[in-house]
Amino acid sequence: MSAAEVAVIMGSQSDWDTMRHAAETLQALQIPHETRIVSAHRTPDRMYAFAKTAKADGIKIIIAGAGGAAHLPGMVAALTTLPVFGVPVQSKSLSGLDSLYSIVQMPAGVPVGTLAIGAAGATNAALLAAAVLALSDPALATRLENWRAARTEAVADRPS
Ligand code: RP5
Repeated sequence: MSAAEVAVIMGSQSDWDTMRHAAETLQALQIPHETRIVSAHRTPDRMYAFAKTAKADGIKIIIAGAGGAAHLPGMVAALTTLPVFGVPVQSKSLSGLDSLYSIVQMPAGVPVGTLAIGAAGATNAALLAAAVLALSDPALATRLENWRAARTEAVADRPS
């Protein structure tokens, strides 16, 4: 198994049902990745250690999902210059609007590429990661083209 190029991190076990869509998409594209629970609030030391060592560990892109007061993507982005894609997890109280606002409104100078709320955002975060990695990986570029083409071909002409 190759060393992970993408880290999929999340604030809680409860985020996995959303973030597994990122992991499954990376798996489908054969992109080496790792998945970890890293909470900005409950395990801040783990978050700091992860963010400070990710680049040296060979990680190229971080996908970070969190819900509610979703500080994880922004805090990780503050600690590394690796690209960080943030996925707002749908929350029970505010349906993920809180997560979205917590992640998207970063101050200039500390970027987080923010995706849609929920599973679509998780899937698209993985596809964006794939697109970035494919710039320097022709074999992955072909796999990504094929993945997208298969999605296009799966759309029926008429509803059944
Ligand atoms: C956030 O709080 C997590 O990202 C999660 O979305 C939310 C709720 O966490 P749990 O109480 O379900 O562990 O930190």
